[in-house]
Amino acid sequence: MALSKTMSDALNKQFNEELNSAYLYESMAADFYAKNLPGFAAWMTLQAGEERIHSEKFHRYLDENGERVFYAAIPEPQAEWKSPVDAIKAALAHEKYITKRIHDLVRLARKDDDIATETFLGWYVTEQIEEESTAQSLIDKLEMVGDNKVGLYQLDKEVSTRQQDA
Ligand code: OFO
Repeated sequence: MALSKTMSDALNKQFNEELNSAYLYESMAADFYAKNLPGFAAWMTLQAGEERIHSEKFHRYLDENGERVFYAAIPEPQAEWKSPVDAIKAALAHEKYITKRIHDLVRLARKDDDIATETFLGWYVTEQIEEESTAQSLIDKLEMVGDNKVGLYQLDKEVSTRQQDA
């Protein structure tokens, strides 16, 4: 079954949104490097890599359905955040925005009676639960540490051990 034009455009838009997510997290990584938090910087760089994988999955799905992919302009991301907790809170807010977009895509697939696309999107629905929960748990840890510099140093070391998991 061919994708509807609306669905094809919406998936293409989401393909670009995922690249935008990668760009945002690369910018956060740059800010963490600048603030001497290499663990958080490495964590964000891995996160950006996951976002590129998310975008590639949309790319492949559109290809497999005989649709052309179009690259849109990516807006300049914020360059600096007040504190590590501020940056991760911004990441969580961004993930919530992405979750809403994914859910809207599922609704569109249902409206089109497009079972294949709805099934494809299921992976993203589950992934978003993990994305939000990971960001939330980092926020919890950062809030626990508060202004304690030694605690932040330890946490930076802990997050540096993150492995690519997508
Ligand atoms: Fe962070 O999940 Fe994709 O955008």
